[in-house]
Amino acid sequence: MSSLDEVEISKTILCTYHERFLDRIASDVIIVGAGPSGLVAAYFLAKSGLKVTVLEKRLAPGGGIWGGGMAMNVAVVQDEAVPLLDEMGIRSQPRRANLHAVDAVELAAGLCWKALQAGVIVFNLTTCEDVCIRNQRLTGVVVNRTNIAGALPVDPIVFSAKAVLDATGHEAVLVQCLRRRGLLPTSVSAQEGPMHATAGEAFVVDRAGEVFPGLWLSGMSVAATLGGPRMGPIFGGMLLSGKRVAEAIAAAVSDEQDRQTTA
Ligand code: 48F
Repeated sequence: MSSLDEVEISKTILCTYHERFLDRIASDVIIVGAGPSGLVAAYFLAKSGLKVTVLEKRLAPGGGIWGGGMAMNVAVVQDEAVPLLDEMGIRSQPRRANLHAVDAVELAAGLCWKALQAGVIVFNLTTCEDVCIRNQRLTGVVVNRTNIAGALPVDPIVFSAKAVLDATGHEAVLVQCLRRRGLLPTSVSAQEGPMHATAGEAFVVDRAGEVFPGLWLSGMSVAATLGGPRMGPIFGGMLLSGKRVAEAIAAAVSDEQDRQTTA
């Protein structure tokens, strides 16, 4: 083994991290939350050529995938999600009726791997605590290191983007920032409904989209914001919701670029 200089090891971390940080302080798309819907959205957006940054408050990305159902680490998906898994090289096994089993670790690791390989940068231990709004449009998020936010007198900083996706699951953190200031229409319901797997899965896919100019929703934050039913331990809707919102965001960012070019 070659001899190693501890200071050079530290400098390698510092240079690499801060180069990335500097590059991503302004992105095309910021995705808050690295659960299944956020990671799928990140993958498809990066594949479409956009600069995509994921901010995740925990140490490990993957959100609710790791625990499967009741801490049994198997994720279940329905038929409709299998082509997406195949596209990403994540294996699934047909089990019962229209249901397929996926190893939860393979699903979490596979979604992370594909997103990173497509060019996504993930900053973990990064908690979003607020939003930036200019001219009635969400233009960025206010972030701090996890465990510092709210605990120590340290100011956060801002990451800006053309579009921001709230993929924070049941918490719908960015939506709550708007809601508590009365910035969302009262027609936007505040409650997730009781469990109904079929209706819940359809809801998070059909209703994934923009909820406020510049702020988009995917996955469980769709149900938490718009009042859809919860669906329990089935993940196909989360994956398809991420894909659907990615297509809508990519189209919106491209339309905006065209408008600016012709203006
Ligand atoms: O909850 P999560 O997995 O979101 P999802 O993509 O998928 C939901 C499913 O896991 C599961 C289901 C429905 O029953 O099938 O619930 O909608 O992932 C959300 C991610 O957001 C992170 C959180 O740590 C998790 O990894 N997160 C939450 N709040 C913040 C955050 C925050 N303030 N800043 C950054 N990340």
